[in-house]
Amino acid sequence: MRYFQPDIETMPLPKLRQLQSERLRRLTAYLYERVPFYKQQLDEAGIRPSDVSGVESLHKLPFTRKHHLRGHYPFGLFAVPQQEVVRIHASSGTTGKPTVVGYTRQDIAVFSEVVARSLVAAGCQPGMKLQNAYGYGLFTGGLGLHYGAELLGMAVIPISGGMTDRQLMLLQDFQPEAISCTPSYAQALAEQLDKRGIGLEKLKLKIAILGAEPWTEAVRQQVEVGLGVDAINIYGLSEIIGPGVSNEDFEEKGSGSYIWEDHFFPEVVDKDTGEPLPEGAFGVLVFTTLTKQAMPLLRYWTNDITSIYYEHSKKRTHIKMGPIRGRSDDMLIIRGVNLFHTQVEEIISYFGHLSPNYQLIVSRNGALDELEVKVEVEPSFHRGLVLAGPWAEAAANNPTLHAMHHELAKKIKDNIGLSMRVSLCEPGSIPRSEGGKLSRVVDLRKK
Ligand code: DLL
Repeated sequence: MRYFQPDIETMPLPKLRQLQSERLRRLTAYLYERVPFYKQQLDEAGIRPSDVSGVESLHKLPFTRKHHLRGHYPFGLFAVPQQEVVRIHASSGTTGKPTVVGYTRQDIAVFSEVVARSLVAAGCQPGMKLQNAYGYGLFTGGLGLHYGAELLGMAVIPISGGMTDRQLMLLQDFQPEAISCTPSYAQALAEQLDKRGIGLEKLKLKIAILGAEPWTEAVRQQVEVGLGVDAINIYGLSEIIGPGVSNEDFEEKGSGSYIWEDHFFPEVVDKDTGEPLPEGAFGVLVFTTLTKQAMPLLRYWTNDITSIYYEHSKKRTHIKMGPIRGRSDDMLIIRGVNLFHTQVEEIISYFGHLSPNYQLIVSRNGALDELEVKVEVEPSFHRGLVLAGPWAEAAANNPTLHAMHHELAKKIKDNIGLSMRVSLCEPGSIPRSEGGKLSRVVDLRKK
């Protein structure tokens, strides 16, 4: 068994609970003393730090939400003097000011530690090379993976996102065993290798560490075949620390990602009532940072929808989370039906001749919302088709495509309860990730 920190990763649950409880007690007192926002929040809820006996008291504490971070822009929630802050990151929102986070030297040490743990879980080892194609900058992906990989003893190739020609050159010339990037960019790289006729025997890649956006088993399949790797999930968010809040184990692929519970205490709550939900139920993921110094957060409402559960027979004692279904603020409400784009992606994945490259286009026709799903057919299937003339016309006249079109529209209607316009497209016609997060939904109603 490979671990970065066996004592912590396999700590018996009663001992882990004790550690978490001690840390939570310390954290509550620390925030009450140092951050006026938290003093006010706790006072308003009628809670004194001494009322918090351990993690079983957590549900009494108020949530922290993104608008609280925005309302204290830029540094209003920092709990340490400015001279103790050694790094600042920010995530850009869709509107207005970014969400700002700060780190002390100790926070960076914890950040590196959880990323190193995550990399070992992904199958990485000291001595391997990591092509780090997450963006460097205010985004936590680039520097987060960088420090964690160095701590583990990997050689980091800090290429950042994008510049596909150079990525492909270094993959061949530097022979890294691992790559880290968004799943949509891994798809784009796999496609380019194929397009340029670069055979996998020219690469040494074994592991891809993918995260920062939702992805499905169909994408895993495409990336694993296209890059010749084990594709492993890494999850995180800037507000909590960055990447490395949870990670999949390479020997337990598809069964969820271990949350590093000694640092980040997870809860899943009902998205409407905020009530804690039992293990296995779907709801909003909420984290309390147990060890952060510069900007710790109590019960941070991530907006990410998933479930958490223990798998007692597995390698580690820490709790696992399933894949993120979507963010509750990204949920589309179309003619009264709630929809995450990953639901459409899952249906598409049952069609062997359709690729995981798709886009949802939402528009408004009078008072009515309309939805179109554009999806590319698989390149190999496409090569086998005999089509004459422009694609759209030829596709409409092709009986196989016509039947597939029909079947997809029906499956969507049956499973989701919504009628959507379906457009099958030529390979390469839907925008690809240029190195960062890819938006699968184009909402023309907001324009
Ligand atoms: O995306 C941190 C990160 C970098 C994670 C590199 C993994 C790899 P933010 O920009 O603050 O931070 O965005 C956080 O991205 O709340 C999720 O909605 C989404 N997200 C992150 N990882 C995953 C994942 C980084 N593995 C937001 N699966 C989170 C699904 C993910 N969604």
